[in-house]
Amino acid sequence: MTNSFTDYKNTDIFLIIGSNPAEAHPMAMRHIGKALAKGAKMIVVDPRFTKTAAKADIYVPLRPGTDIAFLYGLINYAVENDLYQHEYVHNYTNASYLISPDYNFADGVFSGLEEKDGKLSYNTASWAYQKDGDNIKKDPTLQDPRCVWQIMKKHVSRYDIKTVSKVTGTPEDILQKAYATYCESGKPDVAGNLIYVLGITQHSYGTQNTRATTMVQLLLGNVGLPGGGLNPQRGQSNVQGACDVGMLWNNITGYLNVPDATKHPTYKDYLAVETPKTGYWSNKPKFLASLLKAWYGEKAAKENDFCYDWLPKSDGKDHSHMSSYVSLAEGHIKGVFCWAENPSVAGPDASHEAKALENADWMVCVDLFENETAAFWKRPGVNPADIKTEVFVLPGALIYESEGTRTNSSRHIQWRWKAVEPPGQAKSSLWIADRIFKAVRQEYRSGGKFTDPILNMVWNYDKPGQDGPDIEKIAIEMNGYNVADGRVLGTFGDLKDDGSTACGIWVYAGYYYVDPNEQDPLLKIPATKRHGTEDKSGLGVYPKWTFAWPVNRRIVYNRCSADPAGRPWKKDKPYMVWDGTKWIANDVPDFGITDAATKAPVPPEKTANAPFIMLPEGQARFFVPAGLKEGPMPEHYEPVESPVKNLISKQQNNPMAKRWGGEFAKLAETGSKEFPYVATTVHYIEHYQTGVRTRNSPMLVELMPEQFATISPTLAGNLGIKPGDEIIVSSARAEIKMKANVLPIVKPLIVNGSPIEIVSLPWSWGYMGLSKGSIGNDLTPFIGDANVVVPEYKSFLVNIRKA
Ligand SMILES: Nc1nc2c(c(=O)[nH]1)N[C@H]1C(S)=C(S)[C@@H](COP(=O)(O)OP(=O)(O)OC[C@H]3O[C@@H](n4cnc5c(=O)[nH]c(N)nc54)[C@H](O)[C@@H]3O)O[C@H]1N2
Ligand SMILES: Nc1nc2c(c(=O)[nH]1)N[C@H]1C(S)=C(S)[C@@H](COP(=O)(O)OP(=O)(O)OC[C@H]3O[C@@H](n4cnc5c(=O)[nH]c(N)nc54)[C@H](O)[C@@H]3O)O[C@H]1N2
Ligand SMILES: [Mo]
Repeated sequence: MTNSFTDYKNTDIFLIIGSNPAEAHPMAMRHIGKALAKGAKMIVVDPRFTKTAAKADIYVPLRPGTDIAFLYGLINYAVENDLYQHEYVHNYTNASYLISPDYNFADGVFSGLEEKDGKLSYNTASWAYQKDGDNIKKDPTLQDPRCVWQIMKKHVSRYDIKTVSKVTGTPEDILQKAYATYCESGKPDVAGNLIYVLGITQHSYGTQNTRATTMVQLLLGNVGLPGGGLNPQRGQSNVQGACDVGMLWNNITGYLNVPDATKHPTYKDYLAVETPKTGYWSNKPKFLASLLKAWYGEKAAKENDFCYDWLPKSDGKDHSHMSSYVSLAEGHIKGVFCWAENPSVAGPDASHEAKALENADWMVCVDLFENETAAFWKRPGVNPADIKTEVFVLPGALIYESEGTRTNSSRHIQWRWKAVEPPGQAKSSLWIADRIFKAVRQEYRSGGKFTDPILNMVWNYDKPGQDGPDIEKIAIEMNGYNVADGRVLGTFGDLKDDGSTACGIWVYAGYYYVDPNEQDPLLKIPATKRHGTEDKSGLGVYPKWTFAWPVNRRIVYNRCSADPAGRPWKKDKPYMVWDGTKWIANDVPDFGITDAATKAPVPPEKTANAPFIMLPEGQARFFVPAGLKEGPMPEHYEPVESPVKNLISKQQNNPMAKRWGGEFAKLAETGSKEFPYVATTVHYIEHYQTGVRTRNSPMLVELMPEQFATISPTLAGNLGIKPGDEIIVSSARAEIKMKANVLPIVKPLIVNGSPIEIVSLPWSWGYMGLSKGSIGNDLTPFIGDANVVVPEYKSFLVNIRKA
């Protein structure tokens, strides 16, 4: 999230799209409620009339998978009616940049699509900025047909309200009202807050959906302001932290790309390929050197490239969840560690994923319960004697039974103390990881292949008299320290590329720091443990409450809260103000306000042309010149399983969507008569995810005891189904039984003249626990987004019949 939950109270208009905070983020809903109580407006865009929608001023129903059409309709409306934030677009975005004359877009396909050995990919050369030496060519008048503004204007002009309505199934008058209302946030002093979650991301073009939300917020000048921003509310309590510490398959810690054997065989190659000349990422060598120093300690020196050669290198292929399961199914993986995960319920086309596990020789599950994944060898329909996989279940401690930080969506790294001891033999993940590492190292002491990285890895977390590692030592390593004297670092500004500093996660630098000169008793403890409730500005900043990465900054890109001359766009909520001689900052600025050497104030003109500090060009992108797999701008495609032909172009699907063969290739065809309804899968407040924790809780099971599909009264009528009847829901992958929940929260939408029924399914059931049910994900398609390979859980085809 660019902003924080405590900032939501500053919002004037919410656009909540593909997110149902009333159920999935109830505490966030409370903060939304604070703004609504003060008169803020709320628009909810969702195929279902959700509990969040029940509180909205405008509810916009739409067909699952058509968000780009909706959002482009909004952009087109803002441009056509001149409702966008001119000064913001001119100064803070790449609207004026000129694009290569070779760039072209025709009938759903961008220039550069190439086929090699039956595989499609985009050559992005024609998407590049035009350059004059190192300088990007621009047209400040925004008139040049080759400038980003004109290219975008033309691109979105195809998405007029009539066309959008035909695609999304949203009535035209509702689109008109929603667009007019949200475009009010295009006024400089009105803050629009765009909140999204899985309704946007879980599609074969999920990345492009998120890109479209960004374009809307830039156009209306909503990024960097209090009450504004792009706020994808994260999922599990520490999923933000998991990403920060490198749990994504394509990142190491702090969002550094995984070293790649071909692209970066050496340290010098890594730095040459990965370090831009300008923007904050130009500091990358300091982050990587400090990281290697933290991991390899005394062995890491400038002369040996800080032991970069010891890092494992990727083969450059996709190793996402889905690809890993394909490898497993093909017999390339011998052993599986399943740590606090239940993929046999959570993964797409789950019955085939469970079958793939049979190919592993062994599997270790670390969990609170024996979940469906740990129990895959005795799942319904298989004979345990036929399955050779040896399964070990290690009992894990719950979050309240162990100490450590959890990072929330607001990037707050919050310390949690242990409340109770774990029961029986259960141990914290840290304790288990420590034992496993030490046991592996012990094995390597007697030899093996390439023992250096294992034998020399820094692993000095023992504490005399304590069973298990000292978490404080780990916290300090993550935070970063001065190598010579162990001094804990206050900011990543102190990191060096010469081996004099060590730091596990550069974005976390400062979270465990205490200023020795600090007088305020509230601040005499590490930042992450602070609970100060002071909010001097009244804007919900709370600088003494825990630590928000980066550098305790609560709103990122906050230079954009003021105009180029440093006058706040929102006069009633000034965030960063140039008072004529100096800056008054209500948050940690992410731009220079005083000169480091002279301490003189830096006038606003100096920082007005590069407020987006993480981009080499310093200005935000409507058009992305390289790096995305399927185009420099989004384009509407149909979900891979769709009831209709693409009305916008001849290109039916995202040409770059990830598909696989074999067992995982089962799909319904476009307009299938066999599977005529559009299904989506959703989260409910009563159950959590795969339901392992909640289906083992008697009270929650009492609240929501059984699995059900929600269908409209019209569909129920047509099929002769009454509320509570048992029904069979089928897809090209499987068929499963559940109860019918007949409610007008879903209604048929008129798509290009014909009604399309929508079915909403929970996916939190399985065959273990107190409440048992079938696995919703047996139905979902094995299709992934082109860039991040998130499965297409939110739109696929099903049929329904009475059981
Ligand atoms: N109680 C509880 N809380 C949870 C969870 C839980 O399981 N239970 N899960 C946690 C996790 S890990 C996550 S990631 C979050 C998920 O939080 P959310 O993403 O808010 O939850 P979902 O219900 O998956 O999806 C949000 C909404 O998207 C709508 N939707 C479906 N398809 C589309 C589409 O194509 N376009 C649009 N615009 N909307 C669509 C759905 O109808 C739904 O109302 O919740 C977290 N919080
Ligand atoms: N169809 C469909 N599928 C989806 C989604 C969807 O919207 N639709 N949503 C997706 C999303 S956003 C997510 S995040 C995934 C979630 O998928 P999972 O992460 O696999 O689901 P969870 O139920 O959260 O499983 C976590 C497991 O960890 C265990 N656990 C919990 N706390 C601890 C702990 O402290 N220590 C240990 N050792 N174990 C612990 C639980 O008992 C449980 O077995 O599902 C995805 N799958
Ligand atoms: Mo999630």
